[in-house]
Amino acid sequence: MITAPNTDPGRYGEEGFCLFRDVLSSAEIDATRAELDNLIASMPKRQVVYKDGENREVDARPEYLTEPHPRHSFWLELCRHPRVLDAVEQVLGPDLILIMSHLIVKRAGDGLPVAWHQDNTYWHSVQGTEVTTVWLAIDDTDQANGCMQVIPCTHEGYPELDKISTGADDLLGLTVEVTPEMEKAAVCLEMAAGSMSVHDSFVLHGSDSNTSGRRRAAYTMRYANARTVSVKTDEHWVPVYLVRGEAGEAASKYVDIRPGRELPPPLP
Ligand SMILES: O=C(O)CCC(=O)C(=O)O
Repeated sequence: MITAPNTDPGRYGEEGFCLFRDVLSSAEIDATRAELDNLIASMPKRQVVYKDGENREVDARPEYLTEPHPRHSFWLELCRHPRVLDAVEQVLGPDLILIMSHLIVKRAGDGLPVAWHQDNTYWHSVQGTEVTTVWLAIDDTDQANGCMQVIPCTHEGYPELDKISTGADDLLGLTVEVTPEMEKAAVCLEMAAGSMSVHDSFVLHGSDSNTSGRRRAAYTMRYANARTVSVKTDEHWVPVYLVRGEAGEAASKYVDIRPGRELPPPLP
């Protein structure tokens, strides 16, 4: 049985995720898709990616388009889109920093699966629990093309689960122990392009491979509560941006791109 995903931001704290439908207009999502197509067309043949717990050089795949936002104003602008931030504010509060982003594109017919994992155990420079990922659908997504799946409430108590090798060809090469009962409780986040989900950095989530004839593209934008989460910016691999509200004493470590501020020049 497919359980309907939570769409009530008031239940985010308990469930660990929430779906927001129709956040971007069709014109905005068409422009996003065109920008993504350009980026994919200019991809190198080989790429260094973090996989199986280390940096490895692999054949480039569009699942690994990490951190486009410091290098392309389009993606940075999207990360401060007011309707995206309104949704994030509903779950994290009004003071927000942008800490990372990642385009995860599963090509038609051979999109990599993403094994069950928590995000926080990959981000040692980020300390705190009020961290969330926006998963914006650039293409329509459903079970057939490998939509995201979440196991509700698994962030409870903020456990840090041990990672084990999958020994398989998947995005991360690592997973965590998940019982059949837990797996049975998973919720599929099927949604149309322009909709988005948010998920807690401790909640278990993943996705199947894409064996359908349709691409599945998503843009993940990662945010934290600027007041309760601290980022060791000297160990973090991209600049951290203040996108809304105030960051208190930590503000000087962040690039201020709140509304009305000019974006910094793209990094090379
Ligand atoms: O796009 C997917 O299927 C997985 C996304 C994911 O693991 C994440 O956003 O943290």
